[in-house]
Amino acid sequence: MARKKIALIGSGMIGGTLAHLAAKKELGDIVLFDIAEGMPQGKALDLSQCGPVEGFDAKITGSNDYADIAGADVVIVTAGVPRKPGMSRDDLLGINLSVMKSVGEGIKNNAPDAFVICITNPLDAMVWALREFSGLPHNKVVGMAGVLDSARFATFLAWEFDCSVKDVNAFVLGGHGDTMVPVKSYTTINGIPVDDYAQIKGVSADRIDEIVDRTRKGGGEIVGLLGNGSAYYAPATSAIAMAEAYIGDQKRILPCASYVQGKYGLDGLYVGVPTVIGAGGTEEVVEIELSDEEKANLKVSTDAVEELLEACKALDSSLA
Ligand code: A3D
Repeated sequence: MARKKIALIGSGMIGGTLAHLAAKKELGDIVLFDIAEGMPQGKALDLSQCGPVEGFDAKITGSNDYADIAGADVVIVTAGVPRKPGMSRDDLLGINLSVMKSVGEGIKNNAPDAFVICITNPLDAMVWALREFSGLPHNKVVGMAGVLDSARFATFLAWEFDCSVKDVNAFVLGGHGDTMVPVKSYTTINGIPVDDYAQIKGVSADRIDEIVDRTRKGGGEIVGLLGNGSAYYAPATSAIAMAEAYIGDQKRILPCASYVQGKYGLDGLYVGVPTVIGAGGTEEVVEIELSDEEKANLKVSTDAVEELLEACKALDSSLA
């Protein structure tokens, strides 16, 4: 069987980490693409030289030419600029929208059969724009955010309860921004609802609310600490889990920014929802029951995403 081909559009902090993880897991051969000349080639050479030490045979190449992504099975997009301290994800809209236009065209012309995972922020608007510019089917274009946001929620809960992260099943829905919706009613510690476990462990409801709030602001906390750029290890790990679900037809149910038409009362919006990922791409959006409060929070979050789409349309008339 031919090896899979993974194309990484953007070879910065997340792109380089993605390449390393994909190579270590032998997901396929890897092409690092970037507009910066020499940089993806340099990273590819450096990463290739991990092979003999780590024992992987994945071929890693760097390129500034979209022709080199031809035939890619999976494309992961991180091209654009990350946040600086004090910036919101939405501040990136204008510059990253024009980046999505060139990336979308590059994918359309060279890898139209790929499963495309977008990471560039502001995520929910950028994945929508990337789908529009690329013209790929909606089930083949998805955004990575919920896996990361849920991992952040799970990490903080495991620390609070002093339990294994393996036993925490955390659930975050909605847009990838400060309005995201960590859903407590579907968050469990090995099946035990989080509020029940908090009672057992003597953790107050206020403390759980603080953890929910820290999760919402989890990306900004890291931006503030790094001082230059944003998180990259966990974002890369999260996107690789999605790529593996597609390549291995795993039918995992992962929270992803998927195209929602009809469910959750939404009409053609990309937003974080539980999604089955398998060989068909995003095979199904799973609609779960939400409490009135969760529904209201989700509405605030999806309204914020809709506002960003209007801003995209105002900036690029081809999207209107
Ligand atoms: P960075 O290290 O700056 O890498 C971005 C790369 O994109 C750079 O190497 C640029 O040269 C390259 N680039 C810029 N324009 C183009 C273009 N037109 N075509 C191809 N490449 C281009 O950033 P990063 O890797 O830290 O972050 C990448 C993106 O991911 C940013 O938009 C972040 O905000 C976003 N991000 C999203 C999450 C989510 O959870 C959704 C988390 C963390 C970061």
